[in-house]
Amino acid sequence: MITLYHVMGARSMRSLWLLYELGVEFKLCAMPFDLSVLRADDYLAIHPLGRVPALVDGDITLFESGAIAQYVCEKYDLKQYPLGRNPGDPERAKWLQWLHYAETVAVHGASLVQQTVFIAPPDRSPVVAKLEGRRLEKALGVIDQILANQTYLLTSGFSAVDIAVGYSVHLATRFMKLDAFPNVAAYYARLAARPAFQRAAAE
Ligand SMILES: N[C@@H](CCC(=O)N[C@@H](CS)C(=O)NCC(=O)O)C(=O)O
Repeated sequence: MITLYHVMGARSMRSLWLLYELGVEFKLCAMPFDLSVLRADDYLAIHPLGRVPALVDGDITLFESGAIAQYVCEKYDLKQYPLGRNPGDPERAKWLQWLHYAETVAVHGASLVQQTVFIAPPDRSPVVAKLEGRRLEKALGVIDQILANQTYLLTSGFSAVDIAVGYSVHLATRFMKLDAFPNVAAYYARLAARPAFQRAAAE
């Protein structure tokens, strides 16, 4: 059975949300955001940087939320509820694009977390914070245009890439209102209404 290593609100929320959407059995190892736990030898043996998410499935140990999403979608290739897009699917290329674009968006949010939470005031940089805020807005603008004409990132409907990008939007809302991005705001409201999102956000 899969074990997922997770910290509340972290990138591992993507993996947790995906597993809840699929409704499969797994073991959740919820950890505090505490470096004495994340950098302990037993966890470093699972993720060499001591970050989350990480997943263990039998003799497979995997980190990187994008890789975990692809692995989980391929392992649980539910015909009645396909959240992946397999090779040969007309939207496979776009599925891969948005899966990885999710990190392009999230790194700006993560940088803003550093600037506002982890770095103490004399060392904070208003210049970096402003730059990261602007780059985050640009990245959200791209999604806003796509969502002007469709409900989800793929025309074929909700998929794991909405979970990947949806988490990045969720993170962005810690730092900005989505008023300038009405399509992203409506998309985020749709995603946040999903029971699997709410369950993953609360864990
Ligand atoms: N690209 C990685 C990023 C993983 C990552 O940096 N996770 C953060 C939480 S959002 C983390 O574990 N930070 C702990 C640390 O840096 O010590 C992924 O998508 O899985």
